[in-house]
Amino acid sequence: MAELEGLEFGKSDFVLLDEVTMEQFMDNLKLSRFEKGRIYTYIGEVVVSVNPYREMDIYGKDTIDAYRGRELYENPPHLYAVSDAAYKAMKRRAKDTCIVISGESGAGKTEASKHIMQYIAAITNPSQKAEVESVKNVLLKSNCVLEAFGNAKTNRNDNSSRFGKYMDINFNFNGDPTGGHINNYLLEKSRVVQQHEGERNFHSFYQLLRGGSEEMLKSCHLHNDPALYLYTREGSATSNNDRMNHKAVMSALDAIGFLPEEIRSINQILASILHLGNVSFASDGENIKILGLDSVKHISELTATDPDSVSKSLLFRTVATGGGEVIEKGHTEQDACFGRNAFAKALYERLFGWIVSRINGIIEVKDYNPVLHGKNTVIGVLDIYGFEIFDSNSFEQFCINYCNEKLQQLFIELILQQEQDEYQREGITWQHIDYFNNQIIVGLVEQQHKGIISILDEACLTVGNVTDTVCLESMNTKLAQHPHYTSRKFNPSDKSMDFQKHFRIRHYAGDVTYSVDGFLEKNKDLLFQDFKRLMYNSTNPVLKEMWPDGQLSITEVTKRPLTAATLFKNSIVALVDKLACKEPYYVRCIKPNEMKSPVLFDDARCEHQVAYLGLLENVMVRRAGFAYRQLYARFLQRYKMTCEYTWPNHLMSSDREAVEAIITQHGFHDDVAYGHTKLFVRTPRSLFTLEQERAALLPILVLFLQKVWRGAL
Ligand code: AOV
Ligand code: MG
Repeated sequence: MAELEGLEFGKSDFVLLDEVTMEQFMDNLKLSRFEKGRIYTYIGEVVVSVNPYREMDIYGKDTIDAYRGRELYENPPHLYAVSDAAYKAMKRRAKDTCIVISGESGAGKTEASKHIMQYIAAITNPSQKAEVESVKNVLLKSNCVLEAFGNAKTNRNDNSSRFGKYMDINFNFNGDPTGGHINNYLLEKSRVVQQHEGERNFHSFYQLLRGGSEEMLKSCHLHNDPALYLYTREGSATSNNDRMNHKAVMSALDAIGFLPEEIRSINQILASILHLGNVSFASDGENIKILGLDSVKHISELTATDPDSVSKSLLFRTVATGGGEVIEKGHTEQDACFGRNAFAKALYERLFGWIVSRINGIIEVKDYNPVLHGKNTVIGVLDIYGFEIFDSNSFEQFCINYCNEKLQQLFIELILQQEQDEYQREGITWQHIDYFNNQIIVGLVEQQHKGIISILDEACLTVGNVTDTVCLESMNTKLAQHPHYTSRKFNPSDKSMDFQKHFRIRHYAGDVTYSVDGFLEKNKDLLFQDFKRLMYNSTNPVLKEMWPDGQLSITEVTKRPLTAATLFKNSIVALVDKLACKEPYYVRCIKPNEMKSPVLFDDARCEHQVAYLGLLENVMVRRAGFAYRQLYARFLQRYKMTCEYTWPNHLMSSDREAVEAIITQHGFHDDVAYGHTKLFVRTPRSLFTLEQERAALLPILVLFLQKVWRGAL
């Protein structure tokens, strides 16, 4: 409780606020917590975290030791306490648990996920078994690799996750990690070929160019200046410790178990993509030709393919005519540029997917026999891209924000559900609290036939020239009545926007205006079969393995593959199902300011986040029934010194009766309910009084015990 840190640090649990108002919540968050270096605060078992934007001395070994095996309320709020709670639930009750980290871009989710994993790694395998150490090592090292390939500098975060990550850690009956599995979600691959002003491509490219040895760069025909390559030109002036990180990533790959030839292939693929970006085309009116044949030569060498085949797949595509005839069709300059970029994006996406599946192959649980080894339990850690609003928002933001809507919905449902379940289990009457259910926005995006994804898919599957604007028209008509959708007519006086191309969604976290430009192309995600075949025919086995669909001939290719948005929706629905059947623990991250400043607390921005994350509702729900609940034995242990009938030991027939004696002596009878196994306390005030009394008694008790030990009494 608050006393553990001293009253000057305010309420360590928002549930203890005198009144649940935004003003009190914000005062506590800002003045008593954040400004005094307390970045974590609870709402019950939920951790609210404010990004400190500075190194904090709260993640050392001593802190880990202080939290190991302790209950949530025994220490000041910390990620380690929820990690321990999730771990204990998993170990003691054989429950699968998950820790869901949410918050907007730059709020601190990825950093939190790393602290959680480090904690779990630190408290497990006390007997230092080699095979368990090796699993832990791979799990921890995988972060560094995935960040290099899946993160990038955006205008909101210098190390922004551009993919979603859900990692399951498997445990044996001893509670030691035996393996794991990473699910990755929709990598923002458009970044490979284009970045907003001031942003960068994925870190991996700059790391290779700035950190690669002279010999390696030479063998890849690369120079060390990112400005020389079209795909890395933007942001080439910024360094994110690229040189140092390159070393760390290469050694992490090696430690995880990637073979030297695999690491070489990874670098060769990165180099091929950079060379691909420098290929351009010129048209003489009839035919087009390649400018930058050196780049083509390098690509063919690095991908172990034939140079003529590389040129051909850049200039032509194979098509099947209606009559079943297979012909080669020359590209227009525009088609060729489109094909080149699609190829570069796909190369990177498949490389990323391959790295993840290779890690999974190494850490998957092998030879697990439930009869011999007991139940295999899991802790899942979810770190996904946070809600984003940029000046210009496209298909990627649409997907990312939809995903955040789904997670918000899960939060609301699970947090309420959990309360209801608990009251029911314990035989306590439950009072319902109203809350905003964002299901309506989720429906707007994903509803069958009527939702935005369905309308997009319909447009993508329609034969003929359906443009983004035509698709937008269809959305505007079909969604005109939806309270969370606004067509381009939303603000005709604002001349800064091209209203022909925009729509707006009123998300739970704020209004976002999307430009429909490129939506259809990104949703179709077309890659000419010629590139797939080219890669499948590579004599480099690593590359060939990434392109199994390259063996299909053009007549065998599915004509109506699932679209990018539908694939994403399906994967997020599966993720939510996976999370929903585990016992969830939540970390809600708040970004204190837009300047990445350690001292600025932007009141309006923070209040907005508190509002949309539903944190006040969370506190109210938690307090509506009972703010605090504790097992009888634990409650007794903590407060028995405050009652003459229970100190030092009670003579009653059960712990429950002893707890009743404490409550009666303090006159709190009207403020509590007795469940089957737990005491439920309605208002925090009673608990506060007990805590204060306990804190006052502790020094006297310590003196007393010291005297007893010295034999003075
Ligand atoms: P995100 O994961 O929530 O954004 P990060 O975890 O990448 O945000 O945090 C952004 C930056 O804030 C980090 O690079 C650190 O500089 C700083 N930071 C965050 N948490 C801490 C902490 N506990 N201690 C010190 N510094 C911290 V995104 O992936 O963009 O949604 O998509
Ligand atoms: Mg992140």
